[in-house]
Amino acid sequence: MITILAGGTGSIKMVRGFASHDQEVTVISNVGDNYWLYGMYVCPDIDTIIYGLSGILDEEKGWGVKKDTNNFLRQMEVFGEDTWFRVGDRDAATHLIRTNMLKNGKNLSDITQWMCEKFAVESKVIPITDNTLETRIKSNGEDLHLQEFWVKHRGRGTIEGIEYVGADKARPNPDAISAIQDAELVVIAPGNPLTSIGPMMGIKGVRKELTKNKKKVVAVSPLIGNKSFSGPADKYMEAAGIEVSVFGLAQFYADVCSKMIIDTKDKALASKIQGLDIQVLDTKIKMQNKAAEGALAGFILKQLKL
Ligand code: FO1
Repeated sequence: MITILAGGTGSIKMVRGFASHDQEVTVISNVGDNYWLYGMYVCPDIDTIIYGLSGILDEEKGWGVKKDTNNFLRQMEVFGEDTWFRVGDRDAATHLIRTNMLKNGKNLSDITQWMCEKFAVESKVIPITDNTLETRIKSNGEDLHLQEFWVKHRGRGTIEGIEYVGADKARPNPDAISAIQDAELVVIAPGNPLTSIGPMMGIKGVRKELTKNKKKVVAVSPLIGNKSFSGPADKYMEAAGIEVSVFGLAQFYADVCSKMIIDTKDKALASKIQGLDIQVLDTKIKMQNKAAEGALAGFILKQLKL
């Protein structure tokens, strides 16, 4: 069994890559991006995985349902509501039913499992916690939800701080802990270390469990050189005072992983990373199509003899 820590819009590629090798895949999902919108609970990272595995993800955007319509949002506009967060009609149904189930006393884990069944997704998808965890960004003197900073303000402001509100009180999902313990391999997907993976590691019990199991934890880089190849990881790393390079990433993950996958273009930094007691494997890490997703997962499985 392979367990993947996933968050952001790029992680689905790594998940699909492993699933294409007939591996039993369990996904632990970030919930720090979850956002209340018009009374609906939106869980972008969970939904991207479920939509991606069921083949209905809008691949171009990396979120939402492909060919979705926007009638609901248009009507909200008529009602004078803000519509900067673009939820499509089918996508809204997901958020609405989830919210109803929450209101009826179900927890997010059970709802997510039910959702997987409805979308015929075989992999297990486990929210890192059923408690509230919210990634907030301090920018230009304002305290913003990640979605407000990233979507409403288009990530334009200076990042003055990143906070995982609720992480200190959140209990890790017991199924997520078991998924780390029972896995042959734990993969940290090439997501944003600060906003996609960081919130999960901000929960004490999660970081502790990864550290305990670090021998089988491999982190895949979201960077090539000093740039992230999808999403804004570089901008957040810089703001957090982390060197924007695979070495900076290795320092950030040093206590939780024993192996790192970097791009061959970054090979020159391998020995420096090895100095942190992390084994380095290099290959082509950019997953531009399904073949590349499978190739990267296949490379990892082969190198680690799984
Ligand atoms: N990202 C955007 O850039 N603009 C949007 O309007 C937007 C809407 C949206 C609706 C549902 C959903 O699940 C995700 C959505 N996202 C949107 C993506 C989201 O902001 C982030 O990319 C994720 O939170 C990162 O994982």
